[in-house]
Amino acid sequence: MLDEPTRELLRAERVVLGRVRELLARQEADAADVQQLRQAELDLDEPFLLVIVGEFNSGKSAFINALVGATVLREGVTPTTAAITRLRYASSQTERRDGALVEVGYPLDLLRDVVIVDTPGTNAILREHEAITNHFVPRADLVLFVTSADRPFTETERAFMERIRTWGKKVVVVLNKVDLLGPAQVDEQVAFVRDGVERLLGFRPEMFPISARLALPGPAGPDWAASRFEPLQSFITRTLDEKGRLALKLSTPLGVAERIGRTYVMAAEEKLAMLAADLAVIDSIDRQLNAYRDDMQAEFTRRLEAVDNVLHEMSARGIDYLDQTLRLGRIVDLFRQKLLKEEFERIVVADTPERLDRISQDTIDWMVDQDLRVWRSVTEQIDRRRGEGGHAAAERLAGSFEYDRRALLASLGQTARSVLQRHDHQREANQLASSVREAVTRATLLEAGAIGLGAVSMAIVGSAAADVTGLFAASVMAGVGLWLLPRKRGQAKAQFRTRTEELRSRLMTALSDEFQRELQRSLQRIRDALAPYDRLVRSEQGRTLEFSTALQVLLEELAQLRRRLP
Ligand SMILES: Nc1nc2c(ncn2[C@@H]2O[C@H](COP(=O)(O)OP(=O)(O)OP(=O)(O)O)[C@@H](O)[C@H]2O)c(=O)[nH]1
Ligand SMILES: [Mg+2]
Repeated sequence: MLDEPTRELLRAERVVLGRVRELLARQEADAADVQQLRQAELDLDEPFLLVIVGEFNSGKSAFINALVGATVLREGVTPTTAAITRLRYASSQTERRDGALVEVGYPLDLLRDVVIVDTPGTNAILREHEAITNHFVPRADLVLFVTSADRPFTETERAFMERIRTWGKKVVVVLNKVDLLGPAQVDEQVAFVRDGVERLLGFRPEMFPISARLALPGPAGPDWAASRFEPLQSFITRTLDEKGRLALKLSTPLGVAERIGRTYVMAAEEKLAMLAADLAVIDSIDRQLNAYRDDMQAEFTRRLEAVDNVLHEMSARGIDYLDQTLRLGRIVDLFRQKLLKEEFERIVVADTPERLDRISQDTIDWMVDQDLRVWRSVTEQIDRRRGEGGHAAAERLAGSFEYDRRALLASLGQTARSVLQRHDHQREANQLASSVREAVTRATLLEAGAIGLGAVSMAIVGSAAADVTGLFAASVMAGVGLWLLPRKRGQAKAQFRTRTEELRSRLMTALSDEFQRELQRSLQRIRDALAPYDRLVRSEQGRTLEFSTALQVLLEELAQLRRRLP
């Protein structure tokens, strides 16, 4: 019976609804939301649902009885209607329970096209009534909101109506029990409710002041005029003609999908904000690591210069010493290597080993401290971020992500803290010292086992001096012309210079390499600890952006469908 454009609209609607549902299902959305979308699709094949809501005792059941013209539903001053009650056409009056629903049949023409739904009242002490009604509201094609003239438009009614509106429903307000008011008061109350709704909820509702009680006996009854039921009745017939019903029916699932979709767009936005804050922490740690690296390098260069100076000074003293020693006047001493060695150590070597050892030890302590300092700062930032967690809206979207994120943050915090707890300055400094020593030993081709950096250096310088003085002595022994001695001295000094220079450069390279390796190791350890968190946050950011974009495209399609409604 539908015309072609309407059929096409219906098809398009089903497609978009299906896509929204699938998108949410893929995102591990709340199962209740997915189910609600499914229900909205199914309800497209169901008869029109005119749903009557309102606080308990406002006269919802009485209103339906008046509309039907017979007491088919129970009324009462206490919370009366306990289950969703569907009133539909039947050739004779029937009533049966169908699971949680009550099905009432009645021979009334209107019911051939419209199912009238009576709901349990809200705001009763029976909270489950409210829950039942809230759950059913999304399925309504048109909502009649019944408020009672003896307490019109309460705060809880405002809140309830606002919730109904978020589902994109058309809401019509029925002000019942006007028989309790004088004629002037009725207009006053109508204005009061209408203004209140407009001011607080931003829409101007259709409003019908009625008395269900006076209307019950029907148009032939004595109080029909006083019941003011006629306008409402004709409004219902007019609005619910075939075209009107279709338009409302098609709009219902759009409202459901829009409402759920908007919730998830908001959740996605909150989640993205949370991920951005996560990334900000990661970036801040990263910047800090870079600054740490630069500081360390600058400081190390300074310390290396100090080593260089010490070696320079010693080398200069060595040249001086050779100048003084490689002379004919001391020719006898040249054959007393033991004496020369002692002299060399006293004059040339002097306190060089201690100075080198001190610099080396200071540097090692400093590096170990810096590494610890960075870990401490990383730990603090991670702990702070963990403390900031717990985004309710994001959790709606979180699925397993929020769990993974928390788990990763926790294990990252754990790693960082255990680095701090297990930290043993002495042990780490010793380890580092021994690896520096090994590197230097390797670089200077000495046997391992020398005690400190200074001692290693001295072993080399000492042997250079011994070689040089030894050679000089050998020349003398070999009867080289005495006039050649100054030249031999020059050669010996040059040789000494070359050897110490070589030592110096090897030592510097070894120290520098060892330092770079150590710094890299320290940085890498932190980066490795951060990596899984970093990866998770980035991939989740991509996924969430994709989801949110797809969802917004679908929301736009829903809006377009809405514009095409008849
Ligand atoms: N004075 C007056 N009383 C009415 C009118 N309509 C209903 N009542 C009475 O108000 C009481 C509540 O009516 P119900 O129809 O049971 O109200 P309800 O909204 O269905 O209540 P619940 O099912 O509990 O949510 C009953 O005692 C009715 O007789 C009316 O127009 N005027
Ligand atoms: Mg009732």
